[in-house]
Amino acid sequence: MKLPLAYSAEVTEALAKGRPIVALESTIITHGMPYPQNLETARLIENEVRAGGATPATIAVMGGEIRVGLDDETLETLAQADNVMKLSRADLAFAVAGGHTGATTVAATMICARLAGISVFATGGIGGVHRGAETTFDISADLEELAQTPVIVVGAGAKAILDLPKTLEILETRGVPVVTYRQDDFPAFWSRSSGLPSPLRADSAAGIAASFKMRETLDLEGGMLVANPIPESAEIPAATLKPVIEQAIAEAEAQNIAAKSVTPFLLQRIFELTKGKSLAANIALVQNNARLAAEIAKAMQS
Ligand code: PSU
Ligand code: MN
Repeated sequence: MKLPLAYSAEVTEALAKGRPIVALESTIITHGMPYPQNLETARLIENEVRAGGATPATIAVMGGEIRVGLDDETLETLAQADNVMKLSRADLAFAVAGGHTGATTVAATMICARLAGISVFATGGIGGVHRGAETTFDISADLEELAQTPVIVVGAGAKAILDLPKTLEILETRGVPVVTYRQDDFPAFWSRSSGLPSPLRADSAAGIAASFKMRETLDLEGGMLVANPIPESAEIPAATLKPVIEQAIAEAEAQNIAAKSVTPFLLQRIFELTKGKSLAANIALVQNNARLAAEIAKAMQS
């Protein structure tokens, strides 16, 4: 059976000419940021990838079709839509078979990128082990995906709303290389350092590409997490965020927010409580990740 994939003209040309491509997710547009900053950010990061010499492929499911590369009109539709499905590994086939429209998380974007032959993907931060997971069992499917799908995910570490030590433990158990770019500490999304040492460190895009290729050579399944610290000029110190995150989590618990709604709820509350500062930092770090992902995509070709 033919794969239900539809490529934009730009991505079709890049694939035909063997040019470097960077996949981008769409949940960050529909569930991660408010309108209109979500749309502006989507365009900004696509342009960042282009400026870095690669082709952007934003991925989403539109009317049951997996779109690889979105035109501006579709980006606009997604950015303004309410009630778009949030698609992870568990939901992807259901949405496609049912003709639904949905945004892809890190996990689902990795699956689609692999089907499209794209091996580098830029995002903000991955999902991980939530605080209190020992009772809720809330662990993002992103971690499992990194363990099995061969795509390099460039993110600014994992969001500080998560339990970062447990997130790193699961990644280690599942054999996922966690490589921090040009520093020894694992970054915490809005802050450059989580206070936790990164399992691995790389200082060049070429080094990252080489170690990913070596996993293939050694027949090791799975992807790789490249943790790219937020630029210094844009970071929010961890100490400033700590009480804000604690308040947002307490509110989520009090309101019985669960499952897929947890991450979007927390991001929205942190945005409100920091008076928009978290969003500005979020935009800066995604842009920074798009830039590094373009470098890695180019390095993958040499
Ligand atoms: N990072 C952000 N905003 C987001 C997400 C990450 O700054 O909206 C999304 C990503 O799509 C990630 C998802 O894959 O949250 C994780 O959700 P969950 O914890 O429900 O798996
Ligand atoms: Mn979850």
